[in-house]
Amino acid sequence: MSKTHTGALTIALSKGRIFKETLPLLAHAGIVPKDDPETSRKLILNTNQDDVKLVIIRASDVPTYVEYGAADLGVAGKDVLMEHGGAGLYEPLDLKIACCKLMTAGPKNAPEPTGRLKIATKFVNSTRRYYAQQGRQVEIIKLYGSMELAPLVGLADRIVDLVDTGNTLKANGLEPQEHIADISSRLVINKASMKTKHARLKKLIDQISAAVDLSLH
Ligand code: PRT
Ligand code: MG
Repeated sequence: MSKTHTGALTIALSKGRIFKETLPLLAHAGIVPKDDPETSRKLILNTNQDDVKLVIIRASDVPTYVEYGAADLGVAGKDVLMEHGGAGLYEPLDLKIACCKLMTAGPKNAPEPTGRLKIATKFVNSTRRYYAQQGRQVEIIKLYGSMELAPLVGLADRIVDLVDTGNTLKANGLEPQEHIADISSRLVINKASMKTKHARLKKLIDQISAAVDLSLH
């Protein structure tokens, strides 16, 4: 089916917690994937609806696919959207899934270091914005993962990372410190698709919104 068909939809999702927690919301809208991305190597999944496909990509790539219209819509963590900047995207719905907090963390009971704080993080833009708002001068060290290691080996004084249970920090002798933002996943929609496929998308947004409200009770 051609992409210009007014009903055809491509939805971008990442594997793991976002996929798992989005499934019931899509099911409420009558969309059920035909494959499980945890066991299939397929990157494009068909669904029970001929004109709805899922593309399975890295969490941090979802805003890019949707911005460029390679997907009409997608689900992305607010952390990812804050880093991306949100250009070219509508963000109509808080799905209230994959919830966590963006926080600073550091070694337990460590005194405030003198001089410029060194912060290791993959959330460079959010971290820069947070400390700038506070008028604090920091040096940001970009990492791609395992941020908890950085203070343990003297690479940084603190980290900025997502915290859910706090177990990962605790297991590495770190404690959560400053709360930067509450994080949940959002529905994001390509701006052009919102015009050209308005009826189909409006219906889908309404159905997903109803599912989000239901899961609160
Ligand atoms: O893993 P990959 O590099 O492909 O990408 P990703 O890590 O961005 O994807 P994924 O699937 O791990 O996370 C997708 C989204 O889930 C994130 O963008 C967040 O919006 C959301 N989310 C919710 C979380 C967590 N909770 C979470 N706890 N993402 C990551 N974590 C990690 C955190 O980074 C830390 O390593 O879990 C650890 C902390 O958990 P606790 O429970 O020990 O505190
Ligand atoms: Mg991960």
